[in-house]
Amino acid sequence: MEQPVILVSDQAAVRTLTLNREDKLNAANDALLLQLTDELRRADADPAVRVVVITGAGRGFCAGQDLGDVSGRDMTFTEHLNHTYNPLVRTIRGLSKPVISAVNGVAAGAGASLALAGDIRLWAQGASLIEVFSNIALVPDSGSTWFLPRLVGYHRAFEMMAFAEKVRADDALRLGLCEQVFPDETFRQDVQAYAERLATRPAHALALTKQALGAAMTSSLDEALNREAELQQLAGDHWEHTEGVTAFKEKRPAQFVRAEE
Ligand code: LHQ
Repeated sequence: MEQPVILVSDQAAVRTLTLNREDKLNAANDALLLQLTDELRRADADPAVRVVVITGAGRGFCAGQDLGDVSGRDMTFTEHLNHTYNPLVRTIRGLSKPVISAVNGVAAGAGASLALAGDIRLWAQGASLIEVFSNIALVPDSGSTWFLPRLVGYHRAFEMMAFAEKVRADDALRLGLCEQVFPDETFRQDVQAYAERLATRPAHALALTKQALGAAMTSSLDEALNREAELQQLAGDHWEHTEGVTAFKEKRPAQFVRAEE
């Protein structure tokens, strides 16, 4: 029987989506990209899920487009991106729940974009990222030209893209390409523990925060201030806010997870 290209598992309000083409370092074919996008949408609609983790099976995170799967296509490059990669990246950024890119190994090409696209990026010590596109004389895609210069600045991004050199975990942390680096041996448990901690935070407020931050990346300060004032009303009217303030006054930890949610 053929292996599923995306593995889905739930543990304590955390849904983990694992890219599962281990022998090719989880290089992406259409099935993988379309199923990952579907599973993200399913997770968004499932009230039992509060955090989504994307990771890779085996020693790789994602080696980008499966280069064995590109010849003889009946789609142009533009159509291919618009059909598969771009909806995936838009879905991650538009998801109402936090998405963690759990980068367990090498992330190359569109796989590097996927590693950058999460709201939080957790890396294993042995993980690496390569803006590999110029090795095959292509333009960085799937959001790399948007994410990377915002993290490292235009010039460093251009250099990384021009030489396609491996960025290792310690440098990634220093450059702001990831938030945390965990030991290889305990990586999956450490990611789960981190995600479970994130799942106890106020889900509604975080959804609005994601919306506000996402929009602010391309807006003026004036627009951001107006948006904050509107979204703050939605947050302030929600039970999570009442619970947070009550817990503060009662000098106890706030309980942001309710059974009926
Ligand atoms: C692979 C791949 C791979 C197939 C490793 N495909 N098999 C969008 C839209 C339209 C068209 C084109 O592109 C895009 C976006 C993109 O993503 S373009 C960029 C495509 N990706 C690449 O060019 C990366 C190619 N891979 C590599 O450079 C290396 O494999 C890296 C640096 C990722 C890892 O190197 P190593 O750790 O030395 O592993 P390896 O090279 O030995 O790979 C292990 C196996 O995985 C190997 O198969 P084999 O049967 O020999 O064991 C590779 O052929 C296979 N593999 N990447 N993208």
